Amino acid sequence: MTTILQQNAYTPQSIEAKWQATWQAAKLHAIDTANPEPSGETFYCLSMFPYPSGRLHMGHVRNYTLGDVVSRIKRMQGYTVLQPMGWDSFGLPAENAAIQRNIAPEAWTLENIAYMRGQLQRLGFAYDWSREVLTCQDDYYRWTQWLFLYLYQRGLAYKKEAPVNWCPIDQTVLANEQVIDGKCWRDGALVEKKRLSQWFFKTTAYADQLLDNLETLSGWPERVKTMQARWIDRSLGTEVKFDIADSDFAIDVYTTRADTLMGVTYLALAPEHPLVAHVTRPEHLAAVESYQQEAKNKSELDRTAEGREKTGVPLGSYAKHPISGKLIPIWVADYVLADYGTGAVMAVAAHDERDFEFAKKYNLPIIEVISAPANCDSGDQSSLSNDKPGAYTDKGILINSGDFDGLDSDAAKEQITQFLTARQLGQAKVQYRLRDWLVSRQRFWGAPIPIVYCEKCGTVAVPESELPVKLPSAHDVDFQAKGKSPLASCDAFVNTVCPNCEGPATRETDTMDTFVCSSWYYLRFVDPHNTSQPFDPALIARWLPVDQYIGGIEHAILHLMYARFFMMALADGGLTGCKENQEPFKQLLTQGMVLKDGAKMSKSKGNVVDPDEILKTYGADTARFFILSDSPPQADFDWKDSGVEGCFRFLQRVWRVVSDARSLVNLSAPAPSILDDTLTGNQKDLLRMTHQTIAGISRDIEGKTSASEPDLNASFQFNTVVSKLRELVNFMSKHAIQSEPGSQENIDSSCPVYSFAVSSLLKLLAPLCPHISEELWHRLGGSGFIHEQAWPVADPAALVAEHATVVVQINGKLRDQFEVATDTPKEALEATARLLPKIAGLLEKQTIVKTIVVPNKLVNFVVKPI
Ligand code: ANZ
Ligand code: ZN
Repeated sequence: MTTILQQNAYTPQSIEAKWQATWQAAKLHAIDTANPEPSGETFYCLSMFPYPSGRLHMGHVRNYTLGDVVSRIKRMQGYTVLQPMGWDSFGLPAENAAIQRNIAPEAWTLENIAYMRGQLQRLGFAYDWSREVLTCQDDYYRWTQWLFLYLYQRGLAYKKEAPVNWCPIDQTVLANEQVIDGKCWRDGALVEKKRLSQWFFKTTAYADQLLDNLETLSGWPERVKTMQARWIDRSLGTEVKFDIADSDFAIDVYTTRADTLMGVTYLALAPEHPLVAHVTRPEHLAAVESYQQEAKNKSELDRTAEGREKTGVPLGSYAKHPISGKLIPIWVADYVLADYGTGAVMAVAAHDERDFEFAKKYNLPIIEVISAPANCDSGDQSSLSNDKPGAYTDKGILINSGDFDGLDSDAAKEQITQFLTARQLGQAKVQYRLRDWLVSRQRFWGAPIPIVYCEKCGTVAVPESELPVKLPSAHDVDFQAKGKSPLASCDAFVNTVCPNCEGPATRETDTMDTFVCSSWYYLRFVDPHNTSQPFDPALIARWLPVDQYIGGIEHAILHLMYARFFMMALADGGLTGCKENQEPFKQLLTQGMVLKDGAKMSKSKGNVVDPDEILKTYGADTARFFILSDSPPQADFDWKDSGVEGCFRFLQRVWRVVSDARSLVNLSAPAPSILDDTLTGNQKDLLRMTHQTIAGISRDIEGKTSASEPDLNASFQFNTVVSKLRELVNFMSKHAIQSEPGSQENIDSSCPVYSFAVSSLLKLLAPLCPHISEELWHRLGGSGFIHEQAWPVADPAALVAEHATVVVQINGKLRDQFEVATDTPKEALEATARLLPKIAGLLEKQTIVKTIVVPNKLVNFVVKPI
């Protein structure tokens, strides 16, 4: 007996590799997007593709397990499922490896991909590997360049000056990641800002659409939508023109509080404002210029941080108030940002915190123009009172504002804006915090920008027929060329002929931000081998939007915004099949972090659990099962080594429970019916338990209670799926025995009910733990692959409990209870309750005023003494 058991022990190492190879050979996960199964609907399940850093971490394992489980379930539910994988493989670390260890970026990247691809394969993910894309290869970046030109031709890509981080020692541009505490990562030199002409994508052209469409994304977490809305941050305000005294210049300011116009006591310009040079009085010039110099090296965050002391210097000149004509001083202050609004503010010290602090510090006047409404109960907190200094920033009633006195803020905003508009001193204006996307990078390992500069023709787009503009070999490039970006050090790359006039020309030497590559990869997966266009719009029409997108919350803003921008811009050109197809991701799941004993897993903390170790010791199925088990996907997951052990033991148990019954189970037997009167009570209990597990698991996954709309926060609850599977296996192992004579107590493992329980268990477990399920399925003689089986469906009749416990109350107080068949009629329940000895005794000498009966639940007698 023991030898047989040992022979049949659960050894994931041997079965997992075997099935991975078998599935691969059978092309089980490959699909033809041009011809999906005619019978089924399509389902596109996408997990954010990784950066090939070298090894997978547990966050990847979690992300990709979630995607794989969803994909496998959908397939079992009859959909044609597209689940691809690829590599976001341009980027800085490859270039750093080149600088530090003299490895070519491409070699480093491909090596990492080879290793990580192996890891993904060992985890058993059902990817269609024939669709793998590498963004760093020219069959992909050729189309990234094509898309750049598409945007350029539509006026959505343009060049302008913008600051970069500059290391004065290396004489090179640094990426933000290479600036640590304001210093260069290599030599610690203080990083300076330098202005370079760079490429931008006009994301602001879609600001309204990016914002308004959020309302249509009912499958996205509220949190992500809020973050996007805040990032775009549309505000409706007024542009006001202030003429400068003794000069022909005027300063436009942007304000959301036109109602406070009569309280303006100074103007503040951003240090970069172009008018500063023109309106500064000679005697102030030195101070102003040195202030501008200082501001140059501060980050935006630094300048606007709350609580940071506000600074500024006066220009010595004055502006005329557009209504009162009073002269007000003009200052330069770095809390005003150059690229928001007009880069200038009308300061209202009494009603804006920053202006208040500034006015206090430099002794500028403070004029109150808004008073809290009389019966405003929240007003006392923020109102300007004598003993509590600060600005009153709420809306209110206008005072000290001449003709506008007595209006409330909203009415005043409108009337003042109208007043200014009529006199050409202002106009209503919409502003966004969203900025255009700076896509130029002064780096080697990225997609070259397909533009050439010709002395005669100026800026010229590389014609489509000349794409890709290939990266030169890393050997021909100086990664740290002084004063220029790496590509500029390669003459063979730089020097070219103008496509227009065939005269000498030079190439753009900036490459694209890697976010550009990842803004359209989900489209390429649908048509990855197309050599005549980036993708076929007809296929995009069929497969997009992605039905389920899964990834980290760290991409809630930039990546998702850029991907949405691309999709909208492509839709406008008809490239997404139709104009309506403009949102890339229908449903979004953002998974939580993987922690270890409460702290984030990270190299610096030394608490990283290597997926390879888990794979070696326990196998992929345990790793997958465990990573789903502890918490819902949206929440953080706390890794505990003991939890892994527990999951491994559970799979061993599944193995035993199923193997023990091996010779008795018949997977092709028809499912038994709960209405079959030949079943024993115990058999009916197991049948009911099986159906309840099927129903419960389906509900946990879909997030549906009854037939209602799915509740996003209640879907993908794989942790409760795990516990329901555990309960079913417990139940089976407690109640099942070999068919032995004289044991009527338990369920005979040879009965159809047991076969049904086993086959349901394997199908429900298959998406989570595909290898063990497949192995057991085949050992039991199942036909085909388990992933080709239909997802089990619960029989509603079997979900109804056979017995109900009815409680009996007297005047609402619990007095007794009894068991009845479910759906026993009300009259019978009342009669049974009256006859219970305890109740009968209590009802003596009482008059029953009323009886309340709830079927299957309760009988309540309302009584009063006779
Ligand atoms: C006068 C005023 C009075 C303002 C008041 C506020 C309160 P949001 O709502 O975020 O769009 N502002 C305008 N341009 C700026 C810039 N380049 N840098 C820093 N601040 C700037 O913010 C609009 C408000 O931010 C504007 O309304 C302006 O100050 C300031 F009681 O104008 B306000
Ligand atoms: Zn030319």
